[in-house]
Amino acid sequence: MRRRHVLTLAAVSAVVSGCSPDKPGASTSTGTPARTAGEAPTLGPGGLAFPKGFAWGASTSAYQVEGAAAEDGRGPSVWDTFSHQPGRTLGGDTGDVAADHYHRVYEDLDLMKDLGLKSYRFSISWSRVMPQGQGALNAKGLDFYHRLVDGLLTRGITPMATLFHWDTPQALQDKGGWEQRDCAQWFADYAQQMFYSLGDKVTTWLTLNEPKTVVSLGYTTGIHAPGKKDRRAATVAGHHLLLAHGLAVKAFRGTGRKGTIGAALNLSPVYPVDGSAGAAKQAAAVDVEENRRWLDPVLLGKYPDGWLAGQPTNAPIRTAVRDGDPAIIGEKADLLAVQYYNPVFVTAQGGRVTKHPTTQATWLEIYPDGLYDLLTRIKRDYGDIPLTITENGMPTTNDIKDDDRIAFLRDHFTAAHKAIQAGVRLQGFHVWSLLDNFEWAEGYSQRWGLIRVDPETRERRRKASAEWYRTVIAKNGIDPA
Ligand code: GCO
Repeated sequence: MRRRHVLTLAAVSAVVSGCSPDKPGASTSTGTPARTAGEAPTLGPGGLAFPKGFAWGASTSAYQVEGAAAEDGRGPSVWDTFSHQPGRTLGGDTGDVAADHYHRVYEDLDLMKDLGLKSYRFSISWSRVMPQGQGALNAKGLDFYHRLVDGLLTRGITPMATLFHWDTPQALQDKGGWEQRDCAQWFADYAQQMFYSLGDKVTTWLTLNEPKTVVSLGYTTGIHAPGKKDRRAATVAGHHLLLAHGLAVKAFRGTGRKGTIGAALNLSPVYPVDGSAGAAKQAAAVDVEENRRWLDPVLLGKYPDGWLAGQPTNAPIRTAVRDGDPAIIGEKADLLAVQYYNPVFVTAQGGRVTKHPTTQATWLEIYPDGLYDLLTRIKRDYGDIPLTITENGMPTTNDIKDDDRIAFLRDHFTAAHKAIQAGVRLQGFHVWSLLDNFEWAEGYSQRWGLIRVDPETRERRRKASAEWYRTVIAKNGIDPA
């Protein structure tokens, strides 16, 4: 399945020794010798140093790692429904258990600490904290996020919470979900509850993860939940998602909580495949769909010129966008979270071609320069908003010796460094992903983690990339290959 081409230290130590402050005596299943305290490692000649305080991190999302799908009062989300329908996911895989992070949270926190993570980006399962998507909070569900956040803070790791990573509560889907304008307000109300509940501890918030993917895969091709194939509805859902972002930013300001908030957008630099005028024109059109349709409303408070007017005359999006909506969507955010996986090369006929090697995820064309181009373009076109990378990584069939992932990350870190040198305000880099997890329609067939999760036992084991990443973080930079 083609996911995104649809639309248009040498390890000094290793393991986490047994005790965590949260659970005295709890031990991890990852047993290698504990690290001995020593001098901070330094970069060798030719190394690339990152700015002081750079937020090296890793990302996960709730449905992909938590499991405990029906525990402690959690309500179902569209992904529970969808993954249980025959034929929706490879091998019928579901997130019922996932990486069992809900039960192994202390072990995972210790693994993060051992890696030296400065920042951890996770998502809150809306239907775990609000089983109906609205109304009463589920105290037991919320407690899980208190445990997680407290555990991060105890270990000196900054929490970064995403409020929506695709798992719309099923109860709200039953009322129309994102096709309903009300869903934007339901989201803002839930977000406000989270700001009140966790906002004394969480100070970096992300509203939405990849609305573009929800529109393309959830509503256009139907290969993601909720499994719709309806372009007209998809465009409307995309607008309501953006409106939800703006309303949540407003709600955050309303709570008076300190901190920063923004959206997490997956963006792809778009290139004409050759020097022809036709390819340039087609690339500009694809750039609108891939990037500007999301960036312009969020950062400029307007849809790209001609975007709405270019929609079919009877399309419901024309009435779905009401006066004042673009301004709400453009409510000033504090940061932009950038997710970069692949470039897009466009022909004069408007087709897409692949020019570089891909990965097990065939849509993931490896092109690190694209990250540099993307980051510098955002600065050029949208100003100096602080940026953080919240996803970049690759799946590989190499299990523990994932040298291909190391090369991939090294090249992308290098591109990020070059962008910083060029003046981009890049504050952090979160690798996707901390753990092997439920990769949506691909189930558990694609393994994206720095840490291996055994598919049967869920036992954790660091991969070579985790050991390598630990050194990068410790040195705050990368040595030449
Ligand atoms: C996304 C999501 C993640 C994915 C990752 C790998 O970008 O699709 O945010 O949930 O698992 O990107 O495909």
